Amino acid sequence: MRDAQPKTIFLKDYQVPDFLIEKTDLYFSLDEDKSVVTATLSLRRNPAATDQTAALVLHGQELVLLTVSIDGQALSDADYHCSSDSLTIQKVPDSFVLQCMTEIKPQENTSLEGLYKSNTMYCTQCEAEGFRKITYYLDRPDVMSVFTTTVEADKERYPVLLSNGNNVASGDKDNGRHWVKWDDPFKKPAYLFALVAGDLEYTEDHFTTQSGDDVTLRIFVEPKDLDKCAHAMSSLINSMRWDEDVYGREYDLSIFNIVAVDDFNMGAMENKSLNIFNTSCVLAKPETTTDAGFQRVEGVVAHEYFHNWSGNRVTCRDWFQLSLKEGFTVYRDAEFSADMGSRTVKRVEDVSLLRTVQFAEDGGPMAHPVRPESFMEISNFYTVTIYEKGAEVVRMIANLLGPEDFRKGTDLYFDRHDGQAVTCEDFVKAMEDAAGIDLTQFRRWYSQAGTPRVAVEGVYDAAAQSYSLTVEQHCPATPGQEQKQPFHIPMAMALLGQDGALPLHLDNTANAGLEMVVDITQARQTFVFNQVKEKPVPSLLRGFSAPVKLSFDYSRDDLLFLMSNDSDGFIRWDASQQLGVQVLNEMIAALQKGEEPTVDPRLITAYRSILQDESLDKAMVALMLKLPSEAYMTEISDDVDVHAIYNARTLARLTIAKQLEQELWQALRNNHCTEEYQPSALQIAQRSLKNTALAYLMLLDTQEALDAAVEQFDHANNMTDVLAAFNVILNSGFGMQKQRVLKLFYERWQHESLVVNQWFMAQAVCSVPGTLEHVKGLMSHPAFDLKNPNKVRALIGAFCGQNAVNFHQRDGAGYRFLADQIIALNSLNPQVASRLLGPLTKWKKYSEASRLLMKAELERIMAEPGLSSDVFEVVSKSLK
Ligand code: 0A1
Ligand code: ZN
Repeated sequence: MRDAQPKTIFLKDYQVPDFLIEKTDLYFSLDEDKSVVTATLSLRRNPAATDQTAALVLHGQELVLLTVSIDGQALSDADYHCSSDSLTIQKVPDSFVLQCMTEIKPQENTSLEGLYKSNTMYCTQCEAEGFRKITYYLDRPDVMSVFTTTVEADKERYPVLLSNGNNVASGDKDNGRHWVKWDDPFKKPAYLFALVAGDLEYTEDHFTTQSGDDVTLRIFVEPKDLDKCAHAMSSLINSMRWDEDVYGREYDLSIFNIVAVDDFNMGAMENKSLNIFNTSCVLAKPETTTDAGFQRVEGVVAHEYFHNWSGNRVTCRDWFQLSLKEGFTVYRDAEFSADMGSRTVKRVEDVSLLRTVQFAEDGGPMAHPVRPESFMEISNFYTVTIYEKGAEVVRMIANLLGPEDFRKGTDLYFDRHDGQAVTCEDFVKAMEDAAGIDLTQFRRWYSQAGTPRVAVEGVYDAAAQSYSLTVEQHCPATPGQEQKQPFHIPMAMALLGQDGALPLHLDNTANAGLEMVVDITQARQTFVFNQVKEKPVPSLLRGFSAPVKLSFDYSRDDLLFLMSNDSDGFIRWDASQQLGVQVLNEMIAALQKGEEPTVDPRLITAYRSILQDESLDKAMVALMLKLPSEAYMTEISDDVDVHAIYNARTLARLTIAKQLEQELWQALRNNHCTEEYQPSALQIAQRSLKNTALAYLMLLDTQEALDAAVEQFDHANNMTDVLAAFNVILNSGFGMQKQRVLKLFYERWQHESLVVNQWFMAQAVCSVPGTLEHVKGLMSHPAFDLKNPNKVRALIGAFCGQNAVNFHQRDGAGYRFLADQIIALNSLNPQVASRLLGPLTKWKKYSEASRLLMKAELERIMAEPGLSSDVFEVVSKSLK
């Protein structure tokens, strides 16, 4: 909770720390009513600091200082000053040992930052600024220290005591307590510190590094979850091998631990050798976990493991550089997942997320560059821009350099900066130095916010056999950035003729092959291709080679052509989306004029041929059969009419189902998997196609479809199929079956918290009227808990973020509901409260009636006393 309006912190004000911490020794005495932390810090003045007489100012929040001494001499009250967020000692020697004893109450910490309790276990979350809730410290990433940590607790309740590094000593005390001492030889910032104490069990495996060193791998869970660790363990081993093969990065300690906790604000955390995971990102077994869940576990395990190099060995100088570790690591985990499964499907999924959530962020009140220039609360900057757009920026660099030079660049970066806290600029510089290229203009991707618009026009001159592409780029203003300079946009492209891609002769140059990357660097630019024997259909932004909104005036026939002929899977999918957008927009316009909307028969024909195309990956078939999502339709419109989007989409889906009923039945029947469940690309593809077909067929309200869904719900051996059937029954008009499956599902899975979350979520996203009241009722369900972020996300987050027709119900009750929850969560868990605000912050995009109601709720939140800095920042920026 803040006393005054939170301060804005600026990148331009960065200064090196006045002091460095050479050694950190921590002693934790954990107790039920209070815990005591004794921190012994070896400090010295930073020779690089400008003021060599500066006072020592340590960060600290919600701490009770018991004693403080310097070089063994206790300080008196007059020697220091404690405020709500700092401890200041005016006079200190140039080099000294500071010892602070502080008292904290982890059992009362609902913010889930610092040391807190999740169920019966103690755990920590220190990124970004949680360590200051544990002890007074220089809690900034450019202060790196070696740590030794001793944890002492009751032996019966907390038999497992963990921290970073190696277990170097342990012992029993005579009062039923025991202790374990850990030593982490690698220097690290405080945000990578971790501690766990609990009654946990583990599964163990081993990995031998390329250099021949043995690494013990352990996953610690509550005993009931021991049967759900195998997938995370194999994902970890695959990640370790992949990082050696692809980046030449080996693991550097003899132990790597993962701990699963129920109460966690994010997905997981890369603490050195002691990763802490949200249970939702580590536990998996076929009966309880969907295919998407399995893939998420694989991706998050890889992400956290890859941070050992991109984040831990080389870390960030300050939090403005967050994307240095996050963008790079997301790029690394995306490539890993692409290698483990289907590359095109992974790309399509990532681009969908970017185009809906990130583009929306980039066009809204919280828009910020990949390297932000200011913030009030750093927790608000763990965003899709830092992560996903940051990854796209790294992807562009990798593509510009090519695989060999990019590897040289990453080798140089890791080599040059090992053990340092550095900047995005250092990353780009390493790439330039390794590849000998100039990325001056490219750097604007780090400093300018907003999604560039790229408008392309193509003109074919039959007589000259030339084809010219004229490209114009423009980036809309974002908060604090009115004018933008042109970006360097690498556009991968091809020109398709009737019989395949045409050879590319840009500006009469020699044949550059069938695909090339053109560098768009100016506001307006023309690229002329010669020896073009026929009028081509251009294939633009292949593989989504840059995070831009590209427009080209494709006819529907062009789109149909790209859908069935392009060799680039991403373009085929994208063409299907563009066709879907055109069809839906036409229907929306008709609905708004009070006319009868119709579905362009060419869409149906296209879907029919996709369903019949044996050459296509089944997962791609499923993806291409999905109309653009409501979220995407919302993102690309300016004056959003939620109900028209929903109605048009629903009608289009129904029409597709009616007209392709036979083909959909075939897809359903032909893709029934009889082998043992595997989260393999092949099986996932089959289930995805089968369940897409089932969802269409259920729209027909036939007994035959209901029977298929019920059969699947009752007999499937895996959660993907059970949940797919559950979802379609919930959204149908079959009241009796609905009640039956709701009850059965809960009874069967009530002891599996993560499955109960799925049960909450399925109900929250249900499009039938009355869902808001139902969701409100579920908040008093015994399994719901406002203190558990996963529950909040499953019920409140899913309702407000993924159920547009119900959240935007016309009387504004959805908005009031969300504002009430944010107000309640503001004092319990500011990070979760702030993240929930998302749907309200987009208020300016909606048609007038909704807009005013949404704004009024933001104003109501703003008027609350005691707003956290997290919520204050987002609400105040949204109201500007
Ligand atoms: N560094 C983690 C994400 C993370 C960030 C903040 C957290 O608490 C506020 C927790 C986790 C990652 O990228 O996985
Ligand atoms: Zn990360």
